[in-house]
Amino acid sequence: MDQLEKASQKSMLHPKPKGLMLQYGTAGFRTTAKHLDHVMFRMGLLATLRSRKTKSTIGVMVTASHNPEEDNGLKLIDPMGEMVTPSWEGYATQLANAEQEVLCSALKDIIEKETINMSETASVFVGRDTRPSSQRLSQAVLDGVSCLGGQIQDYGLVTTPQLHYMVRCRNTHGCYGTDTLQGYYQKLSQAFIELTKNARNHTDDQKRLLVDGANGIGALKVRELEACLQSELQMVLFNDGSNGKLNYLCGADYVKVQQKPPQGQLEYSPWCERCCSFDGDADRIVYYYNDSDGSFHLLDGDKIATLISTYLKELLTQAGLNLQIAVVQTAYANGSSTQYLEDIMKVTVSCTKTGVKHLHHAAQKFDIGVYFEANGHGTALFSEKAEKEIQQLVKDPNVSDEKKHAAKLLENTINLINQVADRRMIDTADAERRAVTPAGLQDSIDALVKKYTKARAFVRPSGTEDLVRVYAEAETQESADVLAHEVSLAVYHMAGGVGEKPKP
Ligand code: G16
Repeated sequence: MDQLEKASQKSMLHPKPKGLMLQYGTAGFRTTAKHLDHVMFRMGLLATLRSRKTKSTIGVMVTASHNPEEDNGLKLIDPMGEMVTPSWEGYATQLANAEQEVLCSALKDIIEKETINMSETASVFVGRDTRPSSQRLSQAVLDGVSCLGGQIQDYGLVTTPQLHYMVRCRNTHGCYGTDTLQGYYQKLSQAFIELTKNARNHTDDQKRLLVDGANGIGALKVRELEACLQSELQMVLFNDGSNGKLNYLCGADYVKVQQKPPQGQLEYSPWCERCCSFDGDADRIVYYYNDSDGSFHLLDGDKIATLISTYLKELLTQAGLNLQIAVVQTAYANGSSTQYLEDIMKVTVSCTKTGVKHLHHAAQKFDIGVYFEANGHGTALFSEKAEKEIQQLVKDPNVSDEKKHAAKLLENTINLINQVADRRMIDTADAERRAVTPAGLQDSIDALVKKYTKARAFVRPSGTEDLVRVYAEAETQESADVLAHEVSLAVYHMAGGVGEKPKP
């Protein structure tokens, strides 16, 4: 039987609820887990086609990341470990929404448009997070891949960055690293140990880190990584999933949005103890600490990007390397961080729409592109040119010790960073900083912002949850809170808000 007919027949075992429409959003599909079986099967089919098209291994991660435990979702990973290219996001949406009768022709359509040779071999790597629904849903992905004749490597429980890494390793034939969990831990821990050995002033108390595993996959993997770190980093794990619920009152999103530590023991961490929180698939991290007055201090993505780019810039200067370094942010970046980077650090700053895929793309344009969303999602990218210049300097017998030392630290940093890479009523423009529809909403926001000093606000539809996000900043916390509430009310009234009115 023809492969496509077989796929279409098999898809009856993964029936699509009639009329259900879903969209490939900011970082893939995301909704309540009970609506996703057909999507998973079909994305198994699509990943196999994408693999044939690119003649490379493709990744499929089953996760709903920071969303509640009852949700699930899927992220497609392209050959170099980046998010799938936007034109294929469109195919993903078409395929997910095709009714059973037209599934075969929807597949044919993609094969023709992309001139895919169905006799090519195909290879798909699959991973999943710890949600109760993830195992069943990842089985649906595997069914989809195997019925189109794709080869499968099922990594089971892994973090999203780990699966990105595996895909990149496979497609670079091992140049990036070995495509096993052990390979991942060894590459990262060796670079970390080297970096901390070379860095001056790395004291014993800096080796301690309190980790909130969000009751998810990050907790499991931290335990595995720890063994390779030779006590250079001593992690104390909280929210390890032994009793709490995934992302519930803990995790990076909770900490960032609530601006407070996760509930439980970490609330009362001793002053200045360094703490961090992962999200549900461990591709976001935020740091924080309590000071001696008990006040909470958050080091979110803005702060992380500022620290990393400052560090890299210092090393570039010490090494005498003339490489262009830039920071990519989104509209959520705090205005003062942008100002500091541009005016004080003299670093180029560019702004893109929310979604790692947009930031990643923008960061690739520079010799070194550091990107972080304020929510803690990000990395630093080094161009081939940058990597080469740094490696040459490390090997050059004629450079001073100081330059060589800085180059070595840059090299360790490259190895440590995993460089791989993520309502409809409101439409936005200018990197999502201005609302275009509904008419009049932006004027109202502008008028509200004018009432406060150093204020900014914007709204955008979430691409991962069924809600509109409201961002507000101002000189004082009180003004920011009031502004956020006023903007929420404007959205509620002008964009047809449902349910209870936003409360202050
Ligand atoms: C995903 C994306 C991020 C984005 C976040 C929230 O993160 O990868 O780039 O910031 O969703 O998106 P939205 O505001 O559109 O809901 P994660 O960690 O949930 O996969």
